[in-house]
Amino acid sequence: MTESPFNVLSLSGWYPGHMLKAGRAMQEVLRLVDLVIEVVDARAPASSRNPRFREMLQSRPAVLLLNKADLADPRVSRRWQAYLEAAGERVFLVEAQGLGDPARLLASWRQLAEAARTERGARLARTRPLRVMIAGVPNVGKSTLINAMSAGRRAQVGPKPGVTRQNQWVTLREDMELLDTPGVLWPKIADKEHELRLALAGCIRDEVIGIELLAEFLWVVLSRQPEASAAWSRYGLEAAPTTYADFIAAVARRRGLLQAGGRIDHERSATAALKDFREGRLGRISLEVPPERRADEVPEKADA
Ligand SMILES: Nc1nc2c(ncn2[C@@H]2O[C@H](COP(=O)(O)OP(=O)(O)OP(=O)(O)O)[C@@H](O)[C@H]2O)c(=O)[nH]1
Ligand SMILES: [Mg+2]
Repeated sequence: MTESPFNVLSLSGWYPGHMLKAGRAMQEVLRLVDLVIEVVDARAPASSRNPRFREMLQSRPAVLLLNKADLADPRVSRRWQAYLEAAGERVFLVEAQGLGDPARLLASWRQLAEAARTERGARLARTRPLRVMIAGVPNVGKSTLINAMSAGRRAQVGPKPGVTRQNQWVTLREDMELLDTPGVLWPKIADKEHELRLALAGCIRDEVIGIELLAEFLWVVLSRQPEASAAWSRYGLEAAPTTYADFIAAVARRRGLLQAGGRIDHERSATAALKDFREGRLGRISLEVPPERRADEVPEKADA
């Protein structure tokens, strides 16, 4: 996306030491696990996928879980699911928060993990619980998923990246162990828009990017949506504001963030808009769509 006006900005290069360590720890423990659940954000399934995992996982069986489906545009998510499945991935679209009964997910994980364990050697079979690693970039809902699967709040969760700092095993009743891992990014993100998509989804700390730049990116994202009227009307606007200044002024007005003399509290207004987006109050918005399929590729299934 080199045409993006944001791509002239320099990248933050946010890759703190604890992520490097966490990546190594994941690699070490990998030989102990039967199945890897790679969690990504359903609003940005490509951008929130750590490219390093592919090399790291090698032949280890893996499942791709598109989480926070409640925040993503369902039509776009169905396209992503079809696109990824056509590429040979096993894909689940879920809401870890409010998952309800995890039985169906657990049954499919069990089946895959058992098959993998059997394939690795009969010796291993049935001598120990199945082991499933949950991996992904920060803040995609790995720990929330583990809590939902284990019917308890054993893993710490929070609306910021970097909540989980260490590998943590959680034993399920059903003869299965889940490994919660810290969110891991990679050292070189390709372009600024990619970094901004990650940040908007909460995978990179706001302070690293700058709250106002993020809010400006949000305004651009909303402006690109074919139907963003829910977002605009929330701020008392009838149509897309043509400038960021108009957007943030409307947010400030609606949120009571005008200071004496009518000055806008820019930082708090930007924070409020981001919070609205992240909590789904601006509608279900996807940050990217799958690439167009070539004519000779498998056609998409009709919408169910
Ligand atoms: N809307 C919505 N929010 C979710 C969902 N799953 C998780 N969250 C929220 O996302 C935030 C991050 O969740 P965590 O489970 O801490 O994410 P994590 O991947 O473990 O994050 P790190 O430990 O920082 O890598 C929390 O505020 C969760 O409540 C979901 O399905 N939908
Ligand atoms: Mg966590």
